[in-house]
Amino acid sequence: MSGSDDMKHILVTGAVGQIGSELTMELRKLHGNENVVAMGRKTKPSDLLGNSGPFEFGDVVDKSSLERIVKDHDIDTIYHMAAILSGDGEKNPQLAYNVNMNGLYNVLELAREKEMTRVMVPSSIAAFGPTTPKENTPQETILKPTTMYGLTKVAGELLADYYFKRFQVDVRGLRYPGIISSETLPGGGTTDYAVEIFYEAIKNKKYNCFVREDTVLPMMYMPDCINATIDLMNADVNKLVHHSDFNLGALSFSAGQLAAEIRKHIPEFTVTYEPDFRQAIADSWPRTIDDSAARAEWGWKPTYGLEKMTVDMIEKLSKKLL
Ligand code: AKB
Repeated sequence: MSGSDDMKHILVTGAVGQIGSELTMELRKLHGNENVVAMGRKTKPSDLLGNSGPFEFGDVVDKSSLERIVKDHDIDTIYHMAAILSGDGEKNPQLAYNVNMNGLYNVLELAREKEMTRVMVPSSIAAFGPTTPKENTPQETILKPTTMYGLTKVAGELLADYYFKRFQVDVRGLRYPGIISSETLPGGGTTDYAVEIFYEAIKNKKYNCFVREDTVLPMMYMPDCINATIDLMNADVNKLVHHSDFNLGALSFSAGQLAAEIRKHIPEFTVTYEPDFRQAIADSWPRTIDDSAARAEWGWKPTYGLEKMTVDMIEKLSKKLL
């Protein structure tokens, strides 16, 4: 089945988070506000998110709360965005294991039991590790991450593919790079510096960066992230060779290059570098990504480069913060 006609009632877990909040609003535009249920655990949704369509509090690790929401809203499609990211995962590995593994298991089991149309299960560049080739990281490569987050992402990819083959649950997933956005701040990740730097540049004209100046990581601007997520969910399943583990590339730059790009617009902006525990995480991840499988199988193509993304971020955040 291809297209989105068979996805009628959608649930977004982690809907108050960085990607979930913007994804929910885009899905509401596409499918109708009342057909897209946003779910969060504790954080109060923004007025926009909370008032534009249904919102439910629930916890992905509690299968009964998830089941109630699925039943009440007749859910046939889940975008499972709830996760503990790399930095927070190292602070509390037990929590990361519980949310990322048991939460995913509950979502996949519900999808199997209710014979759902489709499930989106995000993976990440965190699935790679220090022994993975760092440049042009191939689709098929060594997956030996050294973080709890990364470990749950590898297991999640395998579990999702298992559900596709064994139970015919149509699960799809992408290895997200760091996501840069102006709407909702990321929380608990290693790539968060690439968002924080914009806020601080605009508000205070200075930023103390928690990774080294020469740290290069794969990144992506939110509009590309949303398009990729929705396009993969709408892709013709018959054309997909991969399912839950698509490499996704867009931008790759060092912290220093990003600072220099911002300085073109805010000349007085200064950055100091004080690497913390997240430096080791960043050093274990790729620098650039080979996303030819995503391009060939469902037509992935990013639209934002470093310059265009920086202009848009500064424009949007200046309106919001100044
Ligand atoms: C993180 O930094 O943990 C996330 C990711 C790359 O998955 N943004």
